[in-house]
Amino acid sequence: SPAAPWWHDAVVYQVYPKSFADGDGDGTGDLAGVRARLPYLRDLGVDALWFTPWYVSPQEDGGYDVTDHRDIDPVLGTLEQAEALIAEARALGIRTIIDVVPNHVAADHPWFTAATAAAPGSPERDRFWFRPGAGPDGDSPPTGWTSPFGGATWSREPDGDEWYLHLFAPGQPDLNWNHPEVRAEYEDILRFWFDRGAAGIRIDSAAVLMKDPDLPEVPATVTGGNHPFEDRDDVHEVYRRWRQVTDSYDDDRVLVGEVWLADRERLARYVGPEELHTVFGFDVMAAPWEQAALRAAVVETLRTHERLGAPPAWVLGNHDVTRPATRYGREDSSFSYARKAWGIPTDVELGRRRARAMALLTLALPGSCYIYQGEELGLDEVEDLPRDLLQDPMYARSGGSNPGRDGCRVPLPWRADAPGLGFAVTSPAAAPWLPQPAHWADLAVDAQERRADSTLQLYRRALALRRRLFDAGDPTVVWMDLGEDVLAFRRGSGAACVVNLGEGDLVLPDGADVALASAATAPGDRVVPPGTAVWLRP
Ligand code: TEU
Repeated sequence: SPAAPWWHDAVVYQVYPKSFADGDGDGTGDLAGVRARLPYLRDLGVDALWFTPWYVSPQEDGGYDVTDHRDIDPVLGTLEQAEALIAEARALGIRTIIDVVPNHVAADHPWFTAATAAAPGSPERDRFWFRPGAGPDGDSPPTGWTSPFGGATWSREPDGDEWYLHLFAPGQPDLNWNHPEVRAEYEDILRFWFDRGAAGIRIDSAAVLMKDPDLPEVPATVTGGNHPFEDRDDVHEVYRRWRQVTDSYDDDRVLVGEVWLADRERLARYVGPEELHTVFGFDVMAAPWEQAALRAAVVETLRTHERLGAPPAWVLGNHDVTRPATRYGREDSSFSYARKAWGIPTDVELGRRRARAMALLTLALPGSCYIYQGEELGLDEVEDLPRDLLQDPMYARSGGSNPGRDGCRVPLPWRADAPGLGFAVTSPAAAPWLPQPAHWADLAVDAQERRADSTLQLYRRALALRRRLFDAGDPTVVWMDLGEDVLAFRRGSGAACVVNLGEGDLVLPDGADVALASAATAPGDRVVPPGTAVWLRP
């Protein structure tokens, strides 16, 4: 039988370019920085890179407000550099996944400036959602929809009387996906990047593109596809078309959807031979550090994907969520935006320990794993950034009650003793665009390279061992009962993963042969301390 496609069991490293490495010394990460650090990514052992948006953008939402999907933001580099980066990475065996943002564009996108310059009712406006305001004077939003960023999903246009829809920030006007030019434009954007060597596309906010043209209020009970903007049935037409475009290339390309839906049946509808290749599995990330809940999240994710014939894409964190080392140091380690708040008591050492165990858990399961930059260093959320430096619209739009997502986007520490913790690959250099905490010196790449028991060394060993120990192509997961606070399963190869979620030591059965442990254990030792995972040889 032909080999499984690369993305079935890939380890994908998510690069947030502004914060990965600074190649030109201006304090902001860039493509030159990524190119300089490609050997690091090769040594880590990743199979692919996913770049969060690197396009021309006013950067009001970390680049998810795109002005031009066919060019690179000058702060980050040039299109030529992006092409060179894709080719250089590929020469090291590392593929590239790019991020495409179809729901909205930036407010300075030529389509939107043309729309606001045109009179109400003109065709230029049809690519967006313009409506008169509600109320006798038209000074209320047309609907009462609320944004995941907080506040209304409508703003009054800058120099006119109508309102325009933006599910996210006001600087991200929603496109009208019923418009044929919108569809054609994005199909062309896919081709543009496939032609430049992209091996995959991560689809941003994939479930919310389509809107009910009548723009009704959100019903009290949402069933099936009757929500006015979320997970509507007609969104699938778009992805069927995208799949045709993708399949017109070689069968090496992947479409990965960012689909946040609690309903697994509805989520499953996005994946299949005629739609997306796979979707992120957020359930494990959303689950608390607790045996039954974690196991249920794993089982449900596996079950859904088994039926779909597409392996899961496991996620522990990304540029939107509180870093795992911090989350797992909290009483409630599950993720939701509602739980992002200031001053939650956190034991970061405990969190880091548990996050390492979670990494071994997800890396032992069938499917691909997405690692967000810095997870391999055990970086924690930076929660004491000066408030005047916070950039995330989620912070401002919540009136400051939600800390927002800047705390997981702080520039990486590369060298313990260098200014800016070596964020810049050359010197002298401006200070990193967000300040790094002093304790990150211990977490810097060079410091972790010198310590055998560091998180970085654990990730390197895990990535090197993973395919040898667990047969990636075999979906078998057989659960083992090693106690109520233990998550343990054997894979088809006979190798096993055991996670001690309890408070006491776990003694492994006789003959257990530990290949890798997420925390120090004595050689030949069969004791798994609390908050620790081990991989066992067959
Ligand atoms: O995130 C999508 C997003 O924020 C929503 O799906 C939201 O999480 C959900 O509705 C809450 O329940 C993506 C990007 O990852 C993020 O960085 C962007 O800010 C956002 O889209 C807008 O482009």
